[in-house]
Amino acid sequence: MEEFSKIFNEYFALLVGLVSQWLRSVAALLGEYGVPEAYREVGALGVFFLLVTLAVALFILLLLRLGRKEKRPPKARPVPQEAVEPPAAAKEESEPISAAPAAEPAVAEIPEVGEEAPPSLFDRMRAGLSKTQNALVGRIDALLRGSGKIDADLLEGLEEILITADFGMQTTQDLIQSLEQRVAREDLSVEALRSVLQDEIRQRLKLEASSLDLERAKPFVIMVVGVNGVGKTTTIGKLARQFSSQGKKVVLGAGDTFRAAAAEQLAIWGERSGVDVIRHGEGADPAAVAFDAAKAAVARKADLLILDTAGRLHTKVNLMEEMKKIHRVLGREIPDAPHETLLVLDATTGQNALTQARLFKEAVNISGIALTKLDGTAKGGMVVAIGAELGLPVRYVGIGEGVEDLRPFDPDLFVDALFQRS
Ligand SMILES: Nc1nc2c(ncn2[C@@H]2O[C@H](COP(=O)(O)OP(=O)(O)OP(=O)(O)O)[C@@H](O)[C@H]2O)c(=O)[nH]1
Ligand SMILES: [Mg+2]
Repeated sequence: MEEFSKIFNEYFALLVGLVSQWLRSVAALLGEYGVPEAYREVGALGVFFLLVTLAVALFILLLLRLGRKEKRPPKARPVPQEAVEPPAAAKEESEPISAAPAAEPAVAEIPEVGEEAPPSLFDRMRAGLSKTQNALVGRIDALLRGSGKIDADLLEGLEEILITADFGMQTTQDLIQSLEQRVAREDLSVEALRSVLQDEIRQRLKLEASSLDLERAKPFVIMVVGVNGVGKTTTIGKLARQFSSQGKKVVLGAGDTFRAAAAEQLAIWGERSGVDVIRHGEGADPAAVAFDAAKAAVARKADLLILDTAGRLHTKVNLMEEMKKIHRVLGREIPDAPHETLLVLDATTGQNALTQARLFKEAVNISGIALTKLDGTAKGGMVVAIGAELGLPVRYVGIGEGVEDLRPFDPDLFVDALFQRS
């Protein structure tokens, strides 16, 4: 102990010596800057305390920072970005029937997934429908809360909300009529009306929903059509990836030869999914691509051939004629092909999508709908309108840009996710 206090005294004396020497140098420096002698020592002490305070403050800050870092949970490991969409290509100006916004095929990031369990299907669907949920169910709930009883005003309010959410005039009137009949028959509470509406929507969707039966033919041929920017190529890429990861042999045909970048975009999707892509150069005859793709699919014993097509040509007539020609060529090469002519519609274009659907229906025999970008719109009522007004089944819905965000359409999941209270 004696030894320790001796060492301590020695170091303390050394420290005091160093500090007083430093103070003297600072005082001398202050003298050189013209500080009067009486103030030099005080000035040097002031500088000393200022520096000590700064050092202590910095030290405390450092400790706080370290403490916070330790508390932070470990970072989630990013999953490799596999489904990156190819870069956008310049699109020509001619726009014959493009009712879709000229959405640039941008790089679609797959949402980063951490080590936590991936979101359930239901949560994914809920997140994808959040805009529609706020606009539709949020408003319906506010209306029901504000009404003590079911009367004409309430039903009128409901009608207006359904139309705004793009259920379409015909479907909305049909729904309201069914509600009126139920109200006339039963003594419904306002809360019960909510679940009746939910059931009525569900019933209508079930009539129109049916999934693809790929076992029907080998190769099963899907021809994908739709105006530019609706999400055809992305949808094909997502389908190719999903089917190939289920062990199916998939071949893709790059039938959009109108834009040079279109085949490239598809090729990138194909590469990422380990799927063959049959492509020709820009400006080539798309029917020739369809022919080669059909031959390749048969020769390679593929389970599935998916053919991309152009979304725009110089004129609407050209586009429709081209669709018919591709349709015919596929049918000649593979019996009954295409087994599915899938029309891709962009939900954000609202009622315009219905106009497009009617146009395509006239040219080729559309057998199903893929409704994309539901995540980007409050007009999710489109799903109901399409089924009811076109008499076409909704096969797939797109609720985001990730591969898993293209889902076979499930009416129960859809209605439950839409109407669930948070
Ligand atoms: N948010 C969202 N974006 C989507 C969805 N489906 C497609 N997209 C985006 O829509 C844009 C256009 O998609 P494409 O697949 O290039 O559309 P396309 O119909 O092939 O267009 P063209 O080749 O010009 O006829 C891309 O940026 C896609 O990422 C979806 O369900 N949700
Ligand atoms: Mg495309």
